[in-house]
Amino acid sequence: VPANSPVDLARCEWEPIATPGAIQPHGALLTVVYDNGLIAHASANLEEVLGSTPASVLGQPIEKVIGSVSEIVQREILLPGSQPLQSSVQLRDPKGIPLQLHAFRSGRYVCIDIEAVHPTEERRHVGLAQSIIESFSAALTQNDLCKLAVRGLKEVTGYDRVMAYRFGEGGHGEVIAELCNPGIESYLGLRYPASDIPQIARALYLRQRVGSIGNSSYEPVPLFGHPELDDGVPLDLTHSNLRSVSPIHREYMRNMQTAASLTIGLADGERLWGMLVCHHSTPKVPEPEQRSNAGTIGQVVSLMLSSLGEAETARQKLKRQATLSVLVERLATQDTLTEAFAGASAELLELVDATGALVRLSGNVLRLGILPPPRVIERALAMAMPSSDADPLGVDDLGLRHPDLASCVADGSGVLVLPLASGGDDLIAWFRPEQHRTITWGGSPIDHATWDPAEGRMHPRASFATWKETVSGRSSSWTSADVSLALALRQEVAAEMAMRTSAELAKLR
Ligand code: BLA
Repeated sequence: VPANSPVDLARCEWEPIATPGAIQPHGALLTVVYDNGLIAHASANLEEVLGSTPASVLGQPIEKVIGSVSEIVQREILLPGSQPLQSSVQLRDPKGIPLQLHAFRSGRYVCIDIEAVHPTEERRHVGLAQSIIESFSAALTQNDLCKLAVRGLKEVTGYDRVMAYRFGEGGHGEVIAELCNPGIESYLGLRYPASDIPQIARALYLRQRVGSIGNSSYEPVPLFGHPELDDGVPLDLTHSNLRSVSPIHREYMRNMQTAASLTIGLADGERLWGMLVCHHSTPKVPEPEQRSNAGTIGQVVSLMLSSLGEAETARQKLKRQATLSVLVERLATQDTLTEAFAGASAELLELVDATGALVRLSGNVLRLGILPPPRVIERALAMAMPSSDADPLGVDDLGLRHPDLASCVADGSGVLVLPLASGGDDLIAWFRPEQHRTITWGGSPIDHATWDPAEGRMHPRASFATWKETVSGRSSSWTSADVSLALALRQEVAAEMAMRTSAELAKLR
């Protein structure tokens, strides 16, 4: 099997990430049967955290094990719902360090994460999330918002590197904002292939927005089940702060020289838009308060993403509509349509963000702006359907489709052809230049994983050395906004032609 066959990457989707059967070692986990309050599972490290062995607590009523807190836990148990419940109670570990409980429902169980809380020197978190969220009102674009979120998150969590990671078409991701401590390598502007974060992980980050990995070299702590109370169905730990993460991803982090991460999923509606990812070069477990502040920041960013996205689109639309109005006015006031287009060449190009256009109207040909050589134009026009009501045809890769043209598409790698309503021959063809783009990947997108037949498992890529990909023969892509403006223009041209024809007829009468 070739190292990077699709079969290999499909395996990533089979990682049992929600049901790993183990937790990370920086806390302990108990589960209680919802119906009777008896303990069904305990993590192998329970004694270190709580002072009692798993064998001594399995099958016991929960209140016998965590004593006076039972009322609070009971209340949480009796308040079913998918929302994780948080409680802060005075429970201490054998060394006297206060413990924090976090209870959530999973199938027929209530699970309880038990974590030590190391009190911070000052209570500087109070009001911090609030002031960070207030700073977001200055954001005009999604990118601005991500920069502010990264700044806020850096302040709240103190990780070495804090990034905003945005997903693009096809699922690859790009680091669009970042703050690093001195001496930490920057990933700003780098791209990573879609397979670095499989669909199952994306789906999980939509359900549980905050996740952390305290130490990428940890040994997973298994869960022990009570012989009768544990029904054998793999326990879903999606909402646990302690969930053990995939060994493939732990290896990935070690290869990246990252010891700890804190990740917040960013959603635009029902879609995972990106992630805020914090890295630390030494092991680090976020305090519950930091985690909850990070979660709040993520929630506000998620809520603002869609409205900012809509506002950006609306602003662009408004600008283009204004351009269309100027064009329409010219069409109505000039003697001939050809003269009108000739006099409004800037607007005609601006309408769809093109650098050149060819207008063919009743036998007249107008050349506006910068155009590619005639043989490129001929080939581009030959692709369009000679029908007056055909949809506009947008192509952004003339140099790739026609390798013999590759050397002469600098001024026209993209073409948008709009057949006009007056007949097969009339049309407007807009051109866009070749965009030589260099994409920098954070490691080769080709060697991103290997399959180890001996061990029967996947390994993530070992190298994150940047890898440059040069894209040529292409222009920027035509968007649906470009196409709808072209269609709007066609309507205006048709209306204008109809008016002119009836005026001519009236003169003849
Ligand atoms: C999870 N991969 C993740 C996560 C991130 C990345 C952010 C979420 C968990 C976390 O925050 O650590 C990827 N991290 C990145 C990227 C950057 C970064 C791109 O910092 C860039 C700066 N990973 C692979 C391959 C597989 C794979 C080939 O490279 C599959 C075989 C799997 N990644 C994988 C899995 C998870 C994951 C299974 C989920 C881990 C878990 O939650 O259990």
